[in-house]
Amino acid sequence: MSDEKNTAAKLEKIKAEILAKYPTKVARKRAKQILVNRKDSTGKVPEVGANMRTVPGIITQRGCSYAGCKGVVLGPTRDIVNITHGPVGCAYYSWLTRRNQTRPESETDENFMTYCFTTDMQEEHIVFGGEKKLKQAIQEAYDLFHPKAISVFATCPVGLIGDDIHAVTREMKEKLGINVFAFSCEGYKGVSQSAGHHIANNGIFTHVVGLDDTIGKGKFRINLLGEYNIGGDSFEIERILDACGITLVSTYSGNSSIDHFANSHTADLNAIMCHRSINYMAEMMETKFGIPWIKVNFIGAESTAKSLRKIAQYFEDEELKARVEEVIAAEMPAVKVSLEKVKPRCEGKRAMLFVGGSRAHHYQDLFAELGMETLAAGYEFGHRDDYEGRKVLPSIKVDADSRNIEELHITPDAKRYVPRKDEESLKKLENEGLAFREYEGLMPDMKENTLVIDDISHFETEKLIEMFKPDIFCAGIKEKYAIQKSGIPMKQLHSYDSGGPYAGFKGAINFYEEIERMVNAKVWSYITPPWAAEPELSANYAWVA
Ligand code: CFM
Repeated sequence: MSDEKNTAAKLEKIKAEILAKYPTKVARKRAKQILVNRKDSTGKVPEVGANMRTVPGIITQRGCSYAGCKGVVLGPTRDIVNITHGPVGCAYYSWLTRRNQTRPESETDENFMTYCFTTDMQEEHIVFGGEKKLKQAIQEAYDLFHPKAISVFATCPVGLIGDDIHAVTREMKEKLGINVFAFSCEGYKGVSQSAGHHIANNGIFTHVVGLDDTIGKGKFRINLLGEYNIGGDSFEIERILDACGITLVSTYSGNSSIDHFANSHTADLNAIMCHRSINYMAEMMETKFGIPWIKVNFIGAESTAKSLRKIAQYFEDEELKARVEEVIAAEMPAVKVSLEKVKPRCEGKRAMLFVGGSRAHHYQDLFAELGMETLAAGYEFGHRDDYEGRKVLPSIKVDADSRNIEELHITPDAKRYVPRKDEESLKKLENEGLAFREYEGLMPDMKENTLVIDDISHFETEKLIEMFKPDIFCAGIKEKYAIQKSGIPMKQLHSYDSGGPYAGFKGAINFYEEIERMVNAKVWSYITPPWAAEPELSANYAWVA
């Protein structure tokens, strides 16, 4: 048996061991979501079970639809008053503090991100309805802040009692004369926060995009989609784009303003970072306004350089291409100096990454730059196209849960649909290697005989750690302390702990140096977790479903 096969067989055995702990029906379901990565002669990867309901009782990493809509997509926009219609807990836990940063253009520009707005529903409103309370909340927010826009987010009870939040926001929009709109993003809609992304995309597209037709300055005007300015990532990307002479019309939605969204349909290219959360917006903008989209990634120095080159290639401008090369040449020496220092101390170390929908893919580039290997990775809520690539889109089965989320039917705008490039130049660019509307996914990019696990459970996380003893594990706050107690350094990739930025060139250096410190810190090996010191009661399922 070759070494390769040996590893594959070993991984299959590990998978079987993990599944053995589950009841038969659960094991059958999880078997589709835990895969040993392999590629056939055409590069095709196996089909993964994704975007499926989590089995009740399993401790998942996932969040809810409201989290994806309010917390992720709309949250980082500084000048919309975002009101959570629901219990105070939902609002409190989606209160963005340091995670998403923002920088108002002047001291007098608003920033509501430091506030937490909620209707604070009580039992009384659940019984008698919460619409009156919502109207009052909108009025109060208006009287206090006079914002440009107010948006309302539904939590679970709102859907259950049937408050018509859209009727309320329509009425208040008329009354106040500002943009007021709502999102039916009840937590239970869909199977994860992914549904909330889609709802957010639909809402912004319907209520905001296209409201301002002013064509701003700049020769090379793009939107950056799916970048949320965690730990200041957007600031670093903005610095780089600026140095290249590329104008950022809007980001969705790191360091953004509602005015940027309103004007974003005037850009000439959409560049997507996080495919999962925002591809709907790019698709709708292309259909309605004629803006093509490409996939980029600013996580990793090499990936940043590659993404800049792609943007320059799209504009087919020699001066821009030269400027991009100059910027890359000016930034890379510092990256190299840092790598020379840290790479020898990181090379060969092994990482595992389990994050929402795109970071588990993007961050593999940074680890690869450090000479580190990714043993296992997966998304909390990615879809099959995020794993296997968009070519599988036509074969994805629509189930009852995904049918629940509205698909807007978009048609070209009668006046404002302007194809940015004709078919011929798109074809030409494609022949030169620039892929439009394409994302190849995580699995084709990962080595064979690595583990790909969708919606990993807490139990599986513990098992992986026990079996592989990786040198670093990346996930979120819910996993952090159990992992550290197991003696493994843990890096949060949702909030970056206290670090960041990690995007772009300077961000890459930050990441290298931080990871080098983490994987070489001896402190973790001195830990004896409570469960190793005291015996634990455990059991197996003795019945067959
Ligand atoms: Fe996209 Fe995100 Fe992510 Fe995501 Fe998220 Fe996030 Fe994430 Mo946490 S939009 S899918 S819903 S890159 S909040 S900024 S870090 S799980 S990997």
